[in-house]
Parts: sequence; structure tokens; C-alpha cells
Amino acid sequence: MFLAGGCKSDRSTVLKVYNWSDYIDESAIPEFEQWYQEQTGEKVKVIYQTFDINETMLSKIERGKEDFDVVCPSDYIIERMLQNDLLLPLNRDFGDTPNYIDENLSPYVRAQFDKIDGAGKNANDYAVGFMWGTTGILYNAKYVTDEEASTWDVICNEKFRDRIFIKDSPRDVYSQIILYLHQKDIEEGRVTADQLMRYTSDEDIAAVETYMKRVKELVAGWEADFGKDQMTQELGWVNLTWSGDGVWAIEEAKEVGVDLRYVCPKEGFTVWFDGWVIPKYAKNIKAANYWINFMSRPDIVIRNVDVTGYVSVSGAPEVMEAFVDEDLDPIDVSYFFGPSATSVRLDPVLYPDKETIARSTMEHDWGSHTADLVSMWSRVKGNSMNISTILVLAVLVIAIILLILSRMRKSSRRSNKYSGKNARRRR
Ligand code: SPD
Repeated sequence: MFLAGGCKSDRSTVLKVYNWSDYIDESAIPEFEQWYQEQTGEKVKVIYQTFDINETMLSKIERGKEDFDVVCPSDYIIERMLQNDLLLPLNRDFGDTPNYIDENLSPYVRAQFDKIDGAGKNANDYAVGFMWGTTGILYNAKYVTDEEASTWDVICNEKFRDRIFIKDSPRDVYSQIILYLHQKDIEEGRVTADQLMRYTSDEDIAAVETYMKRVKELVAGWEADFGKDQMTQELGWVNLTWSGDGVWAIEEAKEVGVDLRYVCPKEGFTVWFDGWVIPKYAKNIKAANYWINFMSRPDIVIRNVDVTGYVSVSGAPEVMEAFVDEDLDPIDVSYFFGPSATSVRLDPVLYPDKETIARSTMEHDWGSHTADLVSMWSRVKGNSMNISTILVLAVLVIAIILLILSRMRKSSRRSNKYSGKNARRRR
């Protein structure tokens, strides 16, 4: 590739990072550039791009073969990328630079990555966790009771018509609804939550589709990232969302006296992990590995968590300490921070306690059935417009009409003026 001016581009001085939007403290980017130079003596410039949904990112790499150096997919997408041979193994040899990754990674996250089915490859050799969390219900306690919010069926409750926002993430929604629809089967031991994550038959998809078509009648919006603002402004009362968005919204809402809460429903829910990987079309593998290491450095971890509301995979003691809040009740997070962490004053939305995490399960790739899910999702969403879209369009149409009217008025005033002048001239 040649740059304008005829110079050949040098990819060893560029690092292309492709990450979720609102997922890091962006002031860490120039700091990485400086740190990289200090550690290696080499210069690098980061080109930072963002996406809202896993599938957008995956398609750019899978179909577009784009040369991102480091990207941040979720667990089930890491599984797919491993199975389709789209990832390069990571290099944890940083010479004299500390290896922050292995020093700090929570044993829980390592064990979860072991469960990723990478077609003979261990995900821990190809991916390093970044943030993790749960999928649950964010709700406004003024309008929705704790009891109502404790079941996934809250998204199908007529009382909340036009006040419901749903994450526009078909896999995440499907997983929660299949757990909800099979709650009796789980209770009576006919199926496990893990088996349900691989339920991809036409019959299962049809059952979720029927349910979601009822939900759709009540939904105000399918959101990739704007649900948290809708909730903070009390435009939404119920949001099927990710815990990090929940934390962010709860904090913002507190400032304006709005009582938002987050719960992982009783029927079970998914726990997810987003991790850094190096796609096989990467061009700057060295800097990509250093980026992953830098993102695991405890001070950077703490800043990223503070800015985004999402929780790091780091089990470092200083990270735990940074989020201890003496006003909170102690919870058991030993599964994450180790055996001594049975009673720590942490926010259970950030770190679910041991009992809650026992109800969780992790998603898996659907392989060729993914297309069936995507078609089902577009049938559910259809072309119908929700209230917010209708409002925006209405405002737009009124603005256009006003503009046309004012132009018409101006031009008629102008032509009156000219005809007046001409009349005077004629006289
Ligand atoms: N704004 C960043 C959101 C990232 C959340 N990732 C969750 C993935 C669940 N499959």
C-alpha cells in the first residue's frame, strides 16, 4: 500500500485496534504509545475504531479480511473465530517488561475460557479477557417492583408498554428467553442451562420468535448503546441490558435522583467475557501483544472500569481494593478473587456474589445455525417503528414543512417587492 506523497506505509509503526464503543478510558491510548516506545524503543501510532455489536466486527474480519491488529470479541465469537481459524496465538514473552496478563488474570476467567470450544485449541492461548459481566434487567424502582423485575417476563408485561428497551443483540436476547421458556425443564432436571445454550433447532427458534413477537408490541426501542441514557432520563423503565451499562446508568441516575436497579433474573442468565485477540490478518503482531499486556496493567484496568462501568477480568488485589465501598454489605466473591475473598464490600452488580453466579451460564457459537437466528431476529424486529423513531421522524417532517413554508414566504415577499418596483418603473 502507498500513502499520498509516494511513501510506502510502514505498518510496524501503526497499531489498528478495533474495540466496543465506550469501553476504555481513551486517554490511555497516547499513554500506550509512549509506554510502547519506552519498553521497545519503537514508535507506534494507534488507530482506534469502535463497534457496537459483535457481529459487525466479525463480519469485517471474516468477510472483509480487514487488517485489524487487535480486536475484542465476546466468548462465543472467540469460539467461532478459533473454529474458523481466524486467530493467531498470543506471545506472552515481553522481555524485561512485566507480564501483567498472567500476573493478574482471575482464575475464574481462565477456567471459563477453558470451556470455549476452540476446535482443539485452548482459548487461553489465543485470547486474554478484558471485561466481563452479566446480562440482566435494569429497571426504574419508581415504576417497577423488585418482584416484577426478578423474571425475564418483565419484558412482556403490559404495564410497561412503550417503556421497554431491549439490547439489539440477538444472541444475548435469545439465550435469556430460552432459559425463561425452559425454566420448568431446568428445575425438574430435564435439561441444563449449558445444554440450552446449544439449543438451535427450528422448534426452539420458533418458540423464542413467538415470545419475542409479543414483546415487540410493547417495546420502545432496540438499542445498541442508547438504552442507558433512556433509562437515566426515565424514558425507559425496563431495559434488558448488560451489567456494565447498568452500573453506568445507575450512577448517572443517582445524580438526578432517579432510582435505577439491576437484577439477574431468577430463571438464570448468561455471564459473558469480552477478550483481546489477534486476527490472522493482523499486520503489527508485536504491538498487538504489548497492547494486550498494557490493558492488563492494574492502574489502566482501574481507569477503564471507572470510566465505563464495566468490570475487568483482573483478579489483582489492588483492583479489588479500588472498588471496595464501606457503605455496601459484604458479599462472597471468592470464586473470582480467591479463597480469602468470602466477605468483601463490593457492588453485586459489578461482581455478582457466589450464589448468583451459580445461576449463570456462558454462550456458545451456533456455527451454521447463526444465520437462522439472524433471520428470526429480523422477522421479530420487522420494519415497524417504535415510539422514539416515530417522534424523531415527526419532528423532522415538521421541521422540513416549516422550512419550506418560510422559503415560500420569503420568495413571495421578494416577488411582491420586485413587482412593486416594476410597477413604479412602469408608472
Ligand atoms: N459499550 C461496551 C459494551 C460491551 C459489552 N459486551 C457485552 C457482550 C455480551 N455478549
